[in-house]
Amino acid sequence: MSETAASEARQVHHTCPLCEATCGLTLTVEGDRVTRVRGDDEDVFSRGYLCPKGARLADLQDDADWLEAPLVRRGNDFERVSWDEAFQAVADGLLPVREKYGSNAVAAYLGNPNVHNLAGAFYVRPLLKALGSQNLFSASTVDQMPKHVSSGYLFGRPDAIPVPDLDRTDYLLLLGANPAASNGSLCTAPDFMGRLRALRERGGKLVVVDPRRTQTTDLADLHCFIRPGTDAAWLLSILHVLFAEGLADLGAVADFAAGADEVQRAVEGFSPERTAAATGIQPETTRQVARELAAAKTAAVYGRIGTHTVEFGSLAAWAVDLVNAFTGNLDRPGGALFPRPAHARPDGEPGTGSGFRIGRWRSRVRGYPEVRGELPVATLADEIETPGEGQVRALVTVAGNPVLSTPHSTRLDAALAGLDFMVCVDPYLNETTRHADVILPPPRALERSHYDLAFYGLSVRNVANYSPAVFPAPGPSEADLLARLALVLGGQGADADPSIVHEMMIGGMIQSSVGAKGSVVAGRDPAEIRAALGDREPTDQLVDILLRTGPYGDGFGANPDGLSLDKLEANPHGIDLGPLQPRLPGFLATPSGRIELAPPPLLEDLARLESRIADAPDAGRVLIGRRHVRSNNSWLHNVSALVRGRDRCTLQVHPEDAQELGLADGAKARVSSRVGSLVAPVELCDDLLPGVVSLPHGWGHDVPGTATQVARRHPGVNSNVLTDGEALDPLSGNAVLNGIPVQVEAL
Ligand SMILES: Nc1nc2c(c(=O)[nH]1)N[C@H]1C(S)=C(S)[C@@H](COP(=O)(O)OP(=O)(O)OC[C@H]3O[C@@H](n4cnc5c(=O)[nH]c(N)nc54)[C@H](O)[C@@H]3O)O[C@H]1N2
Ligand SMILES: Nc1nc2c(c(=O)[nH]1)N[C@H]1C(S)=C(S)[C@@H](COP(=O)(O)OP(=O)(O)OC[C@H]3O[C@@H](n4cnc5c(=O)[nH]c(N)nc54)[C@H](O)[C@@H]3O)O[C@H]1N2
Ligand code: SF4
Ligand SMILES: [Mo]
Repeated sequence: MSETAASEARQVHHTCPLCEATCGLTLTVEGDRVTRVRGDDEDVFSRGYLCPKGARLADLQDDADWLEAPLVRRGNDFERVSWDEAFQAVADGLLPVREKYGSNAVAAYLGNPNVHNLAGAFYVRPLLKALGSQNLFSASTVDQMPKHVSSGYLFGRPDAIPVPDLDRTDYLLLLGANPAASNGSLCTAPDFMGRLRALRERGGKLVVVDPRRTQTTDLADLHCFIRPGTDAAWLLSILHVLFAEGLADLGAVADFAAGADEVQRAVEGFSPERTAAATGIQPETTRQVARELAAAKTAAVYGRIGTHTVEFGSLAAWAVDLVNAFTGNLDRPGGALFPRPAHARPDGEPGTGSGFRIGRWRSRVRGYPEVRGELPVATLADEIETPGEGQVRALVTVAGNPVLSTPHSTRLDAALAGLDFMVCVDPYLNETTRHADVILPPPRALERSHYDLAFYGLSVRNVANYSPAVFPAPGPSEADLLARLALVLGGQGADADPSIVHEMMIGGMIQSSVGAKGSVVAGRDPAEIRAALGDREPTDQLVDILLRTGPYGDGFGANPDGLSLDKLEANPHGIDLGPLQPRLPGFLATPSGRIELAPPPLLEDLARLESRIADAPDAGRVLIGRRHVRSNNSWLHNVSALVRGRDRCTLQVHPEDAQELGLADGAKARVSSRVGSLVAPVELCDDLLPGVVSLPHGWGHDVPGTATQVARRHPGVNSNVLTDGEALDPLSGNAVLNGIPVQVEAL
């Protein structure tokens, strides 16, 4: 490094947007490059922690395959075009389809990075409004939709997700999550593993339920191996024991909880003895865990991917909250609580909520109910392939790679190839976007500001942190892209000014703030508030309104010491707003104003589970997934440092199974399911429950027509070739991605 370069180096702080942990990073910037990335020791929440992905955030800045200009299809090739030409191509391609076949002929798929990005958080809504289609799909139905369903029914708010109080609990029961790899999900906790170690160091107990031994189970006092897909049955057995032994106690929520007797009756048939054959967990172990949960000073139950992406996902999500409730741990410190982030809206009046329902419309081909305005992505291929009124003929994707991430992907891949038109807002020419007619690339992660709108609402402490963009964006912001798309779809023309949408968004948010009962700015003059916002990026102005009218906000002058974006900017290591506090009953939005412990749709779904546990346990093999700390679903495989080393996309097989199947370590095996088959290298692994094999998702980068050079050299295989588009959790529409029946044979 030359003297001058060294003297020019500056340090900036930026929240990592890659996963849910919201770690603070300290970046050394020289000129237009980041030369070093470290964990920010002074970050109020992450205190220096970072993972290998965060350490490589700057590599995305240097990734030559990150598109910088829009691409338009010309035959089999793509041509770089100007932004105006690109939007004109969208107008020319998309509008005629909608005109000819109606609004539902244009579908949208929204991928996971939308929740890690302010543009996705705010601007997808106007886009979908302009689209006006009932064919909306997202990564939520290959992920957490069951939790929204249970929260919707229990609390009246699908987004009200109780978070385990990791830092204060005395007993944590963790199911189907591996934070050692994932860094946590629906539970934002930078250095999750450090927090689990701290739990044990203060004398607390950790119990982990997982069909596979992981670095998380290694830390546990007790690891229960469970047969995939059976967590709901096991948790109902825990409840059964709580009731049978007189241990059930709703604690502080008893005064406003309805349906306890129905729950007690519903779990009568789920004794630990009856579920043991299905779950593989011995009745004495189940009883022990139930008694310990009830006896612990405080306890929290937390279930994630392994409990949601299964046949009984909604029942499992519900049962998690029921165990929290009936051990007196719902909404109490040390138990599971609702965060109150800096951007939270005022609670309503209990008893005035409109509640939650599903099925306001149904998918055309298979009749699946709409949930939160969307349909199961597992049925997207059906909707594209099946002719008739309402057939999907065009698709808009924003930050999604469904060809690798969603079930029966060979079929979806072929279906996408047959669309009349497809437009993708995505930085890469990848497995999905290669089917596009137009690709609109957003700026890179460090070229946008960040405030974690999604994950501070799921955080184990209330914190707030804002990071300005590190570098200016060379092209339009992603908010501009989405706004222009919305304008095209709204018939305003390809050259309409995105500030029309920005003004509408900002004006609309101000209006609803001054109009809201209980708002700190109720009745104020919108123009006065507008003037106080200054001229930041539109997404930042929206965050500023939320912060200033939020529970810790400055109320635009009403509470001068309160939060604002300026104040966050002056505190680049974040502001700690304290541990989680009880939020009930104020946060409830059920029509009754109570927690509805026994919602009829969930009770009705129990019959399906009953018949499953009555069946003899399946003798066949089943497939589960796994994550690796250096992957992030499908899209970080183009970063060399994150894919170096030995092939991670292996089929893990227990040595007993391998022996039976004649498989050796390193050999190739054919794995087949009802819908597809693939060949993968075998890795012998005694971490698994025998009968369970494991393959990670997000690989399979060797399809023709992509331009991700690094990923292509480390292709792996696409595990979603095996997952079944017809295997769904019926209430949530969530795909079954764990516990897939498969045959394995030596090749
Ligand atoms: N078998 C199996 N399948 C799974 C899972 C599993 O456990 N097993 N997990 C599921 C889960 S939990 C999820 S969330 C889904 C994810 O499913 P998807 O969201 O469909 O897939 P990702 O791999 O996250 O793809 C993200 C896309 O966003 C693009 N992108 C990255 N950053 C940005 C940005 O800033 N703006 C825009 N516009 N685009 C960006 C990337 O290039 C990529 O194309 O996968 C699911 N699929
Ligand atoms: N490094 C990395 N981090 C990520 C991601 C990534 O791809 N890579 N993806 C991000 C996303 S989008 C999400 S949603 C989160 C997910 O975060 P997690 O929920 O922690 O996901 P996993 O690490 O896949 O852990 C799931 C665990 O469930 C187990 N399991 C499988 N089937 C069952 C079952 O039936 N019952 C039980 N009890 N366990 C089962 C698996 O063996 C595995 O250990 O991670 C996020 N963070
Ligand atoms: S754990 Fe998540 S937020 Fe933290 S550095 Fe890694 S990817 Fe970024
Ligand atoms: Mo996810």
